[in-house]
Amino acid sequence: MKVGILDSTLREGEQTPGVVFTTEQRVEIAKALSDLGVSMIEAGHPAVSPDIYEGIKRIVKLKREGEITSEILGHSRAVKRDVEIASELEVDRIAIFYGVSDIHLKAKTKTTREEALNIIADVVQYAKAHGVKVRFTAEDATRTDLDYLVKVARTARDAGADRISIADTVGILYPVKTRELFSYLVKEVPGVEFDIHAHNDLGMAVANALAAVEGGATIIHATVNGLGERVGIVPLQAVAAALKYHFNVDVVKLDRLSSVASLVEKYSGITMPPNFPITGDYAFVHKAGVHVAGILNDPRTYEFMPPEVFGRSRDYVIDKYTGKHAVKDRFERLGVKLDDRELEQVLARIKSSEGTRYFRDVDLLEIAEEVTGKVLKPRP
Ligand code: HCA
Ligand code: CU
Repeated sequence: MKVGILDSTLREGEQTPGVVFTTEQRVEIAKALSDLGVSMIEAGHPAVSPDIYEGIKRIVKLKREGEITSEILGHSRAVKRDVEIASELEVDRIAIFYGVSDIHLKAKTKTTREEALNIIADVVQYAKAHGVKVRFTAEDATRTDLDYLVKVARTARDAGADRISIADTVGILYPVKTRELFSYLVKEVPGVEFDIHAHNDLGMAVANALAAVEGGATIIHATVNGLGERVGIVPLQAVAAALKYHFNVDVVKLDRLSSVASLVEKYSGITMPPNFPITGDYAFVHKAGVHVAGILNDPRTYEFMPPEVFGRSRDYVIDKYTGKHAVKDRFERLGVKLDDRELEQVLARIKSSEGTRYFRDVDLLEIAEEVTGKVLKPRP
């Protein structure tokens, strides 16, 4: 299966409310993404601000020096000035977007469908004349009349774009529809490759990305931690894990996802919830007695893949949901030997402490000392 990741943490991700990366941070994140192994890095929209311009310039320099290997993209509106700014930076590819749904044509650009086709052809040709590869983004593609969308894609292709991004700008797709859409476009518009840019407004971005790939898309847009406008787009860590599980493809070095997620968490200031897929604190932490007994016996019972694949380790917490297996295992790890009756008593104490969220090792030792009447010294 041919599929790669375009990481847009530095472009879409920086469109998260409250997120701004400094030039230094932009460069460091780009380097980390390249080391992670993403195929493409959308490094920013250089016409937006001088620091984004400067950051992209430094990223392109690192690319020239061989420090970064991913393809570097600059985002651009369908205006010549943006194209000039991006091409001056000598990015590998310019990504030009234009809203093609009737909603966008009427409310934003105030152009007719016909005029829009001319603008798209014109700007794509203009960029090509600067000797740079072009991706055209059909913004709001998923709310666009399908026949017109095909026209848009053919127009962009004929003007020189070799990739088309189909943007689910407001995140309304669902998987079956997504696969149909991409299969259709691949058939109707030969000679280009397609990207899926899926927003997560309905929580289906990862599923839609996989469905798009089944339909023939070859690049998935993602951001670290799922950052982006509103609720963001496809989270890189989840989609990379899903592609590994279902299709056995490694789109990135999976064991480095956690460190990149932490880096972006730190620089974006967006704190990740513990229940976030793959890199969240609880992604491989178990709780209920039945679950812990299961994983102690064979981790595959409650893990879709071993945490080690993602450079992580498994754990479990102890509270009223705990069963005997967990308590026994925990005391064994602490180097404390309790007989069956003592374990039962400890467990009974745990279950009867209403409202206690966690029993730490020190709490457990204290209970065990009370139950056994002995002073228990854990192994150092
Ligand atoms: C934007 C719009 C965009 C573009 C996607 C793309 C969208 O914020 O500029 O270039 O593939 O969601 O439509 O992010
Ligand atoms: Cu977007």
